[in-house]
Amino acid sequence: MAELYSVRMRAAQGGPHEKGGHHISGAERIVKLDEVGSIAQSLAERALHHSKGTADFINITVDLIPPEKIRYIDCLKVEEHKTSSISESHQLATELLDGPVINKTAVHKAISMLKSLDRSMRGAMLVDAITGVRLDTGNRGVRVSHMDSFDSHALGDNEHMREALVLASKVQSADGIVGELCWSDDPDYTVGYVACNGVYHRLPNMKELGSNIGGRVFFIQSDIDSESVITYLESAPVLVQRR
Ligand code: WAQ
Ligand code: MG
Ligand code: MG
Ligand code: MG
Repeated sequence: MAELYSVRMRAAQGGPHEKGGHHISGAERIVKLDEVGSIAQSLAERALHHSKGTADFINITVDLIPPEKIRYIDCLKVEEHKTSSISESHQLATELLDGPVINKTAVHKAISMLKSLDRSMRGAMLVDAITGVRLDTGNRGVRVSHMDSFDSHALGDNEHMREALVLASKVQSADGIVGELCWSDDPDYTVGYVACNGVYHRLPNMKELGSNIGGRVFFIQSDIDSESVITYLESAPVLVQRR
């Protein structure tokens, strides 16, 4: 089997992220050697033409993934929902997540934490699924990385959705993660989702059109060691397969 490479891009405005730059865009793929150059180029283009603004810092990292390290997982099943307002969407998101392993109160806390952000984080908040207490430290959040889909085209032409489905599938594959809540930081994109029980629930109207504040919350079981979950999410190479 051909060797695979992880190609990752992160871009910011006002300098690098680690020097206080404002996050513009991040994306990544897992591809064969002969695709590395063209993918790196398309990721750079994307950072330079983003609805959140033009990046003045772009970092592209490429590294070889040892084939035996790759884990193959199934893609979440997609369900579409219709709503007519933000409050209705947030209500539905809460009902979909609420159950034996996720508490309604935890979802309410998560939604209000996302709504009260004054700038987007690069990663996701890790939140206790029962108490709603935030477990990650610092402001960066947990950044899921090293994932792609085995057959990207099979997941459709909506790039937001395709990437979100890959990310959400990896996140749900983590032992101890029981749910996710997300809406985009792209000002022109108001569709978000919740993921739980093997399903990716697409929800319109998750935020105000024009807002550049988005975010993610990963709900984790109380009795799980969050460090090992974070290591898996940040660095274990995963390819998502169509079911
Ligand atoms: N790991 C963890 N959190 C992330 C990551 C990542 N790799 N990438 C983004 N985030 C967080 C970060 O706080 C962003 O501000 C927020 O999520 C939103 O990221 O089916 O486009 O990339 O059509 O703007 C949902 C698609 C699109 C719904 C979500 O998110 C659909 C989207 P964005
Ligand atoms: Mg994105
Ligand atoms: Mg899980
Ligand atoms: Mg975005």
